[in-house]
Amino acid sequence: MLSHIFQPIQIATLQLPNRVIMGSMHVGLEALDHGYERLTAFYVERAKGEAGLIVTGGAAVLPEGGGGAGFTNIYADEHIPPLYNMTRAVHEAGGRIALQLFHAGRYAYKEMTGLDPVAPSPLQAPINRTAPIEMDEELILHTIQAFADAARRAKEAGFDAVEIMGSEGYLVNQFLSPVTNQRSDGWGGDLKRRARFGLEIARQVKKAVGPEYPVLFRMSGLDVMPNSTTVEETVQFAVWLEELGIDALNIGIGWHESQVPTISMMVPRASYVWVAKEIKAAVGIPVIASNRINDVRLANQIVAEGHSDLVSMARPFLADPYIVAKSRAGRFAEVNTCIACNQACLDHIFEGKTASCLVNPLAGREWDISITPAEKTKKVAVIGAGPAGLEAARVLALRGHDVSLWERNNRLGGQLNFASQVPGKSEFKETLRYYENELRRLGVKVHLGEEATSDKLVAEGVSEVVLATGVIPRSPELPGKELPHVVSYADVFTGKVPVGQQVVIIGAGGIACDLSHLLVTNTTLSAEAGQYLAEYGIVSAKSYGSMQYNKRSITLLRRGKHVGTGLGKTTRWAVLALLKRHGVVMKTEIEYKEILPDGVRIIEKGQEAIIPADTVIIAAGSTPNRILADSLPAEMKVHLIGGAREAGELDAKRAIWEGMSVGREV
Ligand code: FMN
Repeated sequence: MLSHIFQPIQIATLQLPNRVIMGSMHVGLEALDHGYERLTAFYVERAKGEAGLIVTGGAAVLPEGGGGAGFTNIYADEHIPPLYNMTRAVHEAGGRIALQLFHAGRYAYKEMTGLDPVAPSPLQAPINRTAPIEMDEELILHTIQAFADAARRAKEAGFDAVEIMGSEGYLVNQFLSPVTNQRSDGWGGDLKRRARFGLEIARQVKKAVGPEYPVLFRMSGLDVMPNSTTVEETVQFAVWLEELGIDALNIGIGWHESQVPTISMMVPRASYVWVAKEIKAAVGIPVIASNRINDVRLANQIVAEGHSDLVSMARPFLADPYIVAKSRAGRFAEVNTCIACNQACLDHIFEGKTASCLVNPLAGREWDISITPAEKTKKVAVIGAGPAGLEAARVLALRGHDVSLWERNNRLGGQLNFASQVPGKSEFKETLRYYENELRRLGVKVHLGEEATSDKLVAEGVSEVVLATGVIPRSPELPGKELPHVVSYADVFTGKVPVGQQVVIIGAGGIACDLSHLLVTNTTLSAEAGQYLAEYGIVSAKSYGSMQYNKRSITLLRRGKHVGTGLGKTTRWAVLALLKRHGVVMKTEIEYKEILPDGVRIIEKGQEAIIPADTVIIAAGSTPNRILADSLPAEMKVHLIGGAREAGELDAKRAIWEGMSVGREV
């Protein structure tokens, strides 16, 4: 069935057993003690999972272009030995691994490197506090040589290939784009001169490693930056790279500072594979498509339809190191699918933490954590089938315990069912599918639509209870809160209450933002790639028809300063921009007075105002639901996890992590 993606392919002399590449991800493990052992364990797991080729996270070719000591470095010979151990371990596990040669240019943080960033022109990146120093000719030549030297070291360290990082708005891309390269010497100006830096690197790297050794080039297929490199220029650049002997082109999409989301959950799957197709049409070497490809069946289709020769999946290998192996065996339902939430991977990296994965907390922890059979198997009841309870039940069952899962609603998932209805968040359904399948496969006894009581648990002989009963929405102390048009966010998500045309939401955190997105959109649309691209003006709206938005007026109210707290750094800006574009009004630093039959009375900037409303939705936090805790017999050991333990700052990342932790502990 997956005949295209599992057809072997050759990149220079390197034979790959399939066409799925694990895309480059800097996961930050180098910063920890035993960093390289951790990193090695991380890659070995993915090699065992049958990734066709693993590309490492970026390795700095010069100190000023990297991320300090907590980054993979390849700018000195002393960096070779730990990398040699890594490649040997990956090879022993049956895998292949390429080192990514990286220079961040104006994206390098002085806070991390201790050095001033450098760039073709002294133009500060909006995502960096430090302006770069303009590179002089000597530094340009030195940097080109540094890429070549780094490639030679990578080969010595046993890597099967190197990938030159030339996309995502990093240094090589900065030279190519007129947005960041405003030089008028031999390294800037017309396309030829802007391309010269990248092409020289390609030439010198090839020279350093020899013609047989595979060199991939990650080039930007689409910068998604106003006034940047054109399509024609991009295609020309690809042709020149091929002429220089580059062996494969990995097509990157977007810069870190782009104002269009390119990898978050709201980006429909495979939205950008057409970019790879445009380049593939102009070259003969293998082309790799990337971004939001999270299912091997989809990858197969992309290759089958001729968009690209290979497919890069990065985050899907965090969510499930075994995605390829499981798919090859036809075990699709067992795949823990990447939902592109970024909450534990990219958001962590931007917060200076190590990357992991919301749906797979083992990611990045392969060296120190594993799930092993229980020493003594027990009868364990898990109460509540939200993400915390689902993960606890899964891990407990995996370890051999006799597990029952009790959920008083008629479906598994708890608040995951809320999230999955929000436009652009339907990937959460994959998480539900994964758990449903795993619990069935592992023989968990699921009691749906059934209230767990102390008597029932005693009758079943349960010895330990995991309480994952979640939260109860908080009702603020406000006059008028008993009025009939005042409802809780949970009742809106479950469709228990009708919602009018003039909505005020009390609270403006992540849930309130999700809710407004749901309410401002006419349908719980299956986010179509075309609609999405039209929305951002990337393709014409006419060719796809535009998204239907509701006429509903929505106002978010908050006492505090910020809207969307709780949303991750890499998605918050996009969500807020989208809501604003569709007329959602956000009022912060207000004081509540009372809820009236036709509105909400507030004080805003010292002035009293009434915000008209026919529906007032309360989304102002929640409290732990520990309903069963007090009635259980003393000899039954109780573990509290997720919202039942602590309602504040609850999200699926914490819930699943706590589910896994308790699952390993019992
Ligand atoms: N891309 C690179 O080229 N070099 C990197 O060092 C790199 N680091 C990343 C770190 C994290 C935690 C993540 C999530 C992505 C990183 N990327 C990096 C981008 C990915 O290679 C990929 O382009 C992006 O995640 C979209 O693909 P996906 O939807 O398959 O995850």
